[in-house]
Amino acid sequence: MAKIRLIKVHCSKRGEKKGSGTGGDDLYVKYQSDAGDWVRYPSEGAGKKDLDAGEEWIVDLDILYSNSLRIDLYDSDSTSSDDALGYHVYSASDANTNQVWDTNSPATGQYQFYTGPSPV
Ligand SMILES: [Ca+2]
Repeated sequence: MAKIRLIKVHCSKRGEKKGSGTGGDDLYVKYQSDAGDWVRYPSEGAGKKDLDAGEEWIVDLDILYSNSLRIDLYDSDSTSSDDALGYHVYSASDANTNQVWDTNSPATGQYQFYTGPSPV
């Protein structure tokens, strides 16, 4: 069993303007361990609101999985459906080292997942 920590999400290019009708980059993640059920974190709302370029959301979320883990990033929008901001898929050995992966967002913003071995 692998245990990885999603340490933080860094924003290198903002997707939505703060204070706009869609309320800026209001980030949350959904993850799927070993093709199981999707889990949203935080369970409702956003983990970090109005993220700007150069800012980050300290997540510190530990996730258990055996073979593969997919983490998707979303922007919460109150006036429309939420925007998908890309994802990354991790293998079991990826939980052993510190890694940085761009989510390859299909939207205008650009974001990176920072992960490492879970310290707990
Ligand atoms: Ca938003």
